[in-house]
Amino acid sequence: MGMSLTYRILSGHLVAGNLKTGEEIAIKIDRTLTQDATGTMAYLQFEAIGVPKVKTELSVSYIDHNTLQTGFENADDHRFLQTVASKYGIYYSKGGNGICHQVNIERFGVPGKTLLGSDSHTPTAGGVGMIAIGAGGLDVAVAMGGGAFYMNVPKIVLVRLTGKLSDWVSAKDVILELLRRLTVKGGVGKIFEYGGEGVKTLSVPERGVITNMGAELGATTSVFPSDEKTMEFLKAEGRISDYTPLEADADASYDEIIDIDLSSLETLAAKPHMPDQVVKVSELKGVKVDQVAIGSCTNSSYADLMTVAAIMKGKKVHPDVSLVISPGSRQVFEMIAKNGALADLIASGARILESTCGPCIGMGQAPRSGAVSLRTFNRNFEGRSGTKDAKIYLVSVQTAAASALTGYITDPGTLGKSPEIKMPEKFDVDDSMVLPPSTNPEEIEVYRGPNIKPLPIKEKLPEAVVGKVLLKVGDNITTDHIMPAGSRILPLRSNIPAISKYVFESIDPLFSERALKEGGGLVLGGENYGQGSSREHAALAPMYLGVKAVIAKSFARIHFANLVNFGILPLIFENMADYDKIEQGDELYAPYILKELSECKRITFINKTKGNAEYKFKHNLTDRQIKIIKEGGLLNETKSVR
Ligand code: MIC
Ligand code: SF4
Repeated sequence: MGMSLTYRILSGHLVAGNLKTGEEIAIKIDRTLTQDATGTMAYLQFEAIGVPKVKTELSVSYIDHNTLQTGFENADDHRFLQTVASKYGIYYSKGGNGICHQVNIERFGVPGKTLLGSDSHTPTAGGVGMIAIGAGGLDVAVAMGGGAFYMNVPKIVLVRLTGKLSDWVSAKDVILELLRRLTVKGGVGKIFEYGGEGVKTLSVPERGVITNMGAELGATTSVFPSDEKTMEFLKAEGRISDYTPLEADADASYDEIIDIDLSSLETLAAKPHMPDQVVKVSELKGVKVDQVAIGSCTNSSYADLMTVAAIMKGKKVHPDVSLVISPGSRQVFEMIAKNGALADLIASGARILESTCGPCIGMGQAPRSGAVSLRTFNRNFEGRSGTKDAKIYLVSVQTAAASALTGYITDPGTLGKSPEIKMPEKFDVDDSMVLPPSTNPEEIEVYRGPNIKPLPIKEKLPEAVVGKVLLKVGDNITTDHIMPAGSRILPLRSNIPAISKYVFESIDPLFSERALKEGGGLVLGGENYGQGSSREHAALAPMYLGVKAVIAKSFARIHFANLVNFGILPLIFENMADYDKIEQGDELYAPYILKELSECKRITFINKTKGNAEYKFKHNLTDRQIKIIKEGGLLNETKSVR
């Protein structure tokens, strides 16, 4: 049997373990990326590890999330990140240079390499043939320090593409189709590898749209082969030397195969409030639109914005619609400025924002109450836009632009022939906003503004644990629910005591107060607990509030790892009926937790409120993870934290 592309890359990076589905392996990480919202913690942790210089071949720190600067916090954090980068051998992509995943694919993506990023959409780089994985900041810090990355070998799914996309149908519709079929938990524990004849019809940025939103499937990562299209793209970026052809063996074996005929796809949209609520755009005809937002790491490439400009050219945004556009990178921004497309967008009435995440993470442009907002982004979780009752639909750039013109959700197919956008033979390359690290690192003093507070540390796991169920939630709880973002809260990412006040705010505003009053406790969850963002704050802040264990029906991968890293025990219901038997407020007692954790796969809990009813919850922690939990988290092994 031949090798899948994924196994080929992983086997070249294997440090420990065997490539067998479900087994824990350790892989060498060639490159890392961080962004500012997760980066401050990651670099505090990196400093704690005490290595004088990153051991990766390339590490880049991006400023793209926290750029509103409504107070001193963001700017202070940027200064911290710039000085840390300079001192420890890290490249620093300044605010305004673009969204990390877009800039990474343009300037740093290299086929066959491994990339670990403290952002869940790191797999975007799979569009250029990398194995790119999102993780918590602490895992990225460890990788920068030369440590391996641990994961259980996922199942490998071949997505076999045939045919060619029809007029007006886009790469966004391909990934929406997968979300429709598989749901937001359909990719958990899997890597999606794309193959088949249809691959050749997709450009690298189009592939990036698909790999980007593999994160919404819950997948570990997604990857495309490296072929002629990859070569063309790298050549146009002036990086032909980074090209290597890469593909799976013809007789490679897969755990699952999914067929998609590109020619049969239609334009799709994800309805509020989950990326898997997918319907045909034609079914939404007549829904009135208040806002259209174009951009994000999913859909802000040169071709995307040229498409929008071509649709808007000579026309005006509907009077009742606010159209906002954020170009994905300075490269895209500059190129559309030079070729006149930006002027067409401005003339149409579009509001142009800087090249950052912006509205995608609730940094401005919150829609009006009850608004319908069409976004080319990747997540439409309730409240993420900054307006709790806004209805967010995820769409392609084509659907977004068509709807901005008509004021109603509009199938772009009704506009006639689609514009033909040519990929440039040469992109405008200017890396002057990526600052190289200092050649005299000992002279660099790391700047720490008052927003940067020391990392909290947890005590070791005691012999027994007792605590109340502080909150019981349902399925598909996102890390946006656990630790919301947005312009009010994101600036507090470097200050755990301050940010912890907002834990579970949208579900239960009294959560943090109650947790502190009760001296901590437990959280009960449903399926796919902790899906979405990689933010380790969704573990770190609950840890600060004294959360000792989360008992859920199943967990999302990154959040599971983050809970372990911060010493919170992730436990799984063995008997699903127990979920219904336990109520919020019940007091649970685990008398032998320390012993049972090492000796068996089940932990006994007694419900003191319900006549000492006994439950067994399982764990699927590896020995390495058990050790971390017992220590009270990975940080306890790196004691010298400020
Ligand atoms: C997101 O899209 O939710 C974010 C903001 O990019 C996060 C990272 C973060 O919370 O800082 C992600 O996807 O990992
Ligand atoms: Fe930024 Fe949105 Fe992409 Fe997250 S999903 S990295 S917030 S653009």
